[in-house]
Amino acid sequence: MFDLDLGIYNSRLSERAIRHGTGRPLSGLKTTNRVAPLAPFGGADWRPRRSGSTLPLHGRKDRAMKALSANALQQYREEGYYAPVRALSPAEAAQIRTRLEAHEAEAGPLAGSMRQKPHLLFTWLADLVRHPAILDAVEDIIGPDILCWGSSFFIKNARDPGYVSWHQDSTYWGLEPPDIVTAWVALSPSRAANGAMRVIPATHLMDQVTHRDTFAPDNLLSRGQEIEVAVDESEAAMLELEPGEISLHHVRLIHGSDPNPSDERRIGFAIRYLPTHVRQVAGPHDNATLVRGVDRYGHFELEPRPQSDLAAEAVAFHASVTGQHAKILMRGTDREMHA
Ligand SMILES: O=C(O)CCC(=O)C(=O)O
Repeated sequence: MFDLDLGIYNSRLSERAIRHGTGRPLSGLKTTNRVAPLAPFGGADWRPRRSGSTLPLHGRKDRAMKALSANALQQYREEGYYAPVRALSPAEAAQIRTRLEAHEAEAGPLAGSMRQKPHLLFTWLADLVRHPAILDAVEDIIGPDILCWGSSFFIKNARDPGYVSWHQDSTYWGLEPPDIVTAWVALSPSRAANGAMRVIPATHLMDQVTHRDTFAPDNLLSRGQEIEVAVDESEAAMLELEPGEISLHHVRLIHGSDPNPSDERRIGFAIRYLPTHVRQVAGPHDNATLVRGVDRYGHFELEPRPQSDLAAEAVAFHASVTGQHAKILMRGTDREMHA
């Protein structure tokens, strides 16, 4: 881990958790205690460091914390994640799940681009990305001026082969600096038994790691991307959540999840939050929703809230924004994002 006071990186992680080679799904990875020599990855000059974050190392001392304890914030800074945080009541989570499942019953599963940024389409998700308890926790990490850049459902039905390979979110997002936090909202129980998310603590302290695209059909990621290093699963932390709880993870943290062999559906809604100083460097234009505070930078075109569910103008706007996003996320491939 990076010693926040001394600026020293302890190579525990690099020696034990990360090795060359890869595998998927996660349970298909060889879990081994063998320690392979650490070869360079992510470029010959790879070295663990603090990933270019511009956020204060010790948390924000300028104002009182709103949701997280000092220990929680310290864990986030040191390990790259924190969970669980109770953000919604079980009843609020159940209400959102009911809305989702009512839509699915009427229109079928959310498909294609509708899985991306659906907070621009549905009022109940527009409310969710602005939920004060989620924003309070996010504010403790990134400060009071907050953009929502993205949101996506990660749904694994009962006995679903879908999985998420080990990856860093930052790989194709084109956002700098990497001061981005995801609030992953559990709308169902999310447990080891139904494919809860797992993270490799403190990997957010690394630079960007090289990934390769697999486009594997059961991989829930847009490019089926996976890191070109193998992960010692004995280092992984399982983020089990009850409905209405959230986990928080840093954009560089290595994470993934296994398929769901159980009879219980797992529904997660991942919301990507940025402080307003973050900018898009992989494309000329990008959009985001200002969900709290003031945007003093103007790096993103701000998005309107949908007036009603699937309002015609919201559908058209969403199509243009997700089309733009797809260009950024799929750059360098000949694939469509929402085939
Ligand atoms: O839902 C999962 O299992 C993984 C989610 C994920 O990769 C993310 O939120 O960045």
